[in-house]
Amino acid sequence: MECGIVGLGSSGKTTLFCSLTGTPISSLPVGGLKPHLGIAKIPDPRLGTIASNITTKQIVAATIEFVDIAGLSSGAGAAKTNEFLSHVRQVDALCHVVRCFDDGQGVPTPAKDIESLQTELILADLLVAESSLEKAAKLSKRGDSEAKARLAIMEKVLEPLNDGLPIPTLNTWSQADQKLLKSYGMITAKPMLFVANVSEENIKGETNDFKVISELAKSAGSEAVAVCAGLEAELAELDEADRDEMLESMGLTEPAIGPLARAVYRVLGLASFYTAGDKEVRAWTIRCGANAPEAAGAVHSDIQRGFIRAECYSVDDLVELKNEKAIKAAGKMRSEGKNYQVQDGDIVHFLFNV
Ligand SMILES: Nc1nc2c(ncn2[C@@H]2O[C@H](COP(=O)(O)OP(=O)(O)OP(=O)(O)O)[C@@H](O)[C@H]2O)c(=O)[nH]1
Ligand SMILES: [Mg+2]
Repeated sequence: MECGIVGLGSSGKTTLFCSLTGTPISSLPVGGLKPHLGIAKIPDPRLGTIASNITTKQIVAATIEFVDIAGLSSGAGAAKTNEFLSHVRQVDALCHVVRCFDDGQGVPTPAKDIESLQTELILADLLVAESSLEKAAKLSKRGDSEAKARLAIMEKVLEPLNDGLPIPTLNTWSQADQKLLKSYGMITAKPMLFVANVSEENIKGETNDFKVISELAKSAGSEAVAVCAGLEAELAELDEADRDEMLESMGLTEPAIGPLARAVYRVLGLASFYTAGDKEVRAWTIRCGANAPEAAGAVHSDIQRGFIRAECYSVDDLVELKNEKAIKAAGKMRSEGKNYQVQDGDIVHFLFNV
């Protein structure tokens, strides 16, 4: 999954990117329009729990790929704006960084900042929708049935856009419509998580600014998390012992990637399942409601193609009974077919034949 980090200029996008992906800030090229790419491991206590019961060689966490997309500051030139938008169109989800700290840039104005970026994104979608509507209208007059579907969806998205509102998020559309909207790279339909970049003094987000952002996020069907990107970036460069000490002195229990990844999962409707054996214990990401073959596909397309059935139990079963032999003896090893919806926290062995 790819998550784009967006926000106004100097809101702390690059700082957040570095803290999440463990990239030293000093290693990034200064300026330039190229987006920075990095991978964050998702901390997951269940991996440790599984590995403490099943002997294994390695533990592999699930990951989120973050893209730090060069800032869209008001008054940016058309070329820079287009470059920015073309990157934003490609990601699965957005993290919108909102400045809530003041180190010389002036008192934060989160509501205004959010509106200003949103307006930019709504305008970008509006332009795409208008020109696509025109094209689809011409083709559908000639009896092109696919163009008719495109025309219908463009009419639907233009309603909110013309009123200056975002397109309803992807998960509210049918699977077929989602595919179309993605192919157009509609930005405001992407799930967007808000990251309030708070100052060191307000690390817990107990401020009015954070309340304002949380409420805006909630009304958009999303969530906000408070992060002090500056401190987090410092944290990310420490070794584990120093990191724990610094976290404790900050009154935090874990680095920001923890709460942030959990919020991304909630906002995107994602779940985790696990595979566990002597070679590795590994976390995988699926959408909530995914069936067993779809989950198999997260591991390998061959396993999906040749899916026979899935043997599963839950992390809770493992905690209670300690090993698979005991789980089987207790009748808790389930044999599930292709219609089974894999649950968050399932440990799965896929049986397949290709
Ligand atoms: N005090 C404080 N300063 C921060 C924090 N996060 C970022 N900054 C500072 O804000 C400035 C801008 O941060 P960047 O991470 O470069 O912001 P950006 O959004 O990537 O900026 P552009 O790429 O130019 O749009 C830098 O001087 C950072 O050190 C924070 O949490 N607290
Ligand atoms: Mg930057």
